[in-house]
Amino acid sequence: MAVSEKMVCISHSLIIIVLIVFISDKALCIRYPDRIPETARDLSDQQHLKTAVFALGSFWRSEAIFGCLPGVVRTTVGYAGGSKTKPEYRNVKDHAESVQVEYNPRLISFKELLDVFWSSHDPRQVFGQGPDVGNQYRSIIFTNGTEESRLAAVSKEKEQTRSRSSVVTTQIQQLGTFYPAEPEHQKFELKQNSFLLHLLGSLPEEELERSNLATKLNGYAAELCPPNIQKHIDTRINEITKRGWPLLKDL
Ligand code: MHO
Repeated sequence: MAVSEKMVCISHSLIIIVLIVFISDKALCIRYPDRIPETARDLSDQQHLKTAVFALGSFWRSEAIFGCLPGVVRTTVGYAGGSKTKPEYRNVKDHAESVQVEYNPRLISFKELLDVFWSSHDPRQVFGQGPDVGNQYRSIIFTNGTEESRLAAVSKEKEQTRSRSSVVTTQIQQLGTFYPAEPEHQKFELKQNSFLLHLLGSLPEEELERSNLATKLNGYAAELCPPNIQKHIDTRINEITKRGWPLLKDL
């Protein structure tokens, strides 16, 4: 074979290889659309995040209430306020079911979280919340330092004034250890909805627990987002299902 023929042959082979790589890459993209690289996207904000912990009844519901507020990045359910080390769902002892809220203070303040706390449960109920009876459902604002304690006390006084004769039972406590609850209790409301789980790309448990989208969708699944947010998510989901695109990438 002449040198020029060899060159043509090599360049044809190269084109074919490039084409194969290109086509197989496209095929893979069609079958397995990429998941949202949430961690990379949120990285710059992570450094500025703050954490707040509240107890206001069943932690399934508490997590859903805070999850879809603008500025809330992540929620985790757990046990706090007691003395038992390593509490479990079936053995919480003196702890209260709680939710840990990670939030961006540039977008939502501790004071605004307190407003949501008060408006989302009945702090006058003794030894339970709604239909749930027991000490683990008591109402607590956990604080981290004097400024938060002050804000919590002021908001409790306001609430007491509104409640007139009935006593606001909410405790204000410096946060000790927050013990995350078992995986089956994390994003509990979302896990009841296989359609929404599917839209997220059936994330593995660890990713689901840290995912900002899952945090929001957990609130949406329980229909506990503020009405405008509930509606916004409805619209986004409708768009996606109409387009036939299988994954929800952001909200
Ligand atoms: N009423 C709820 C309480 C659940 S909870 C996480 C139930 O279905 O048992 O404590």
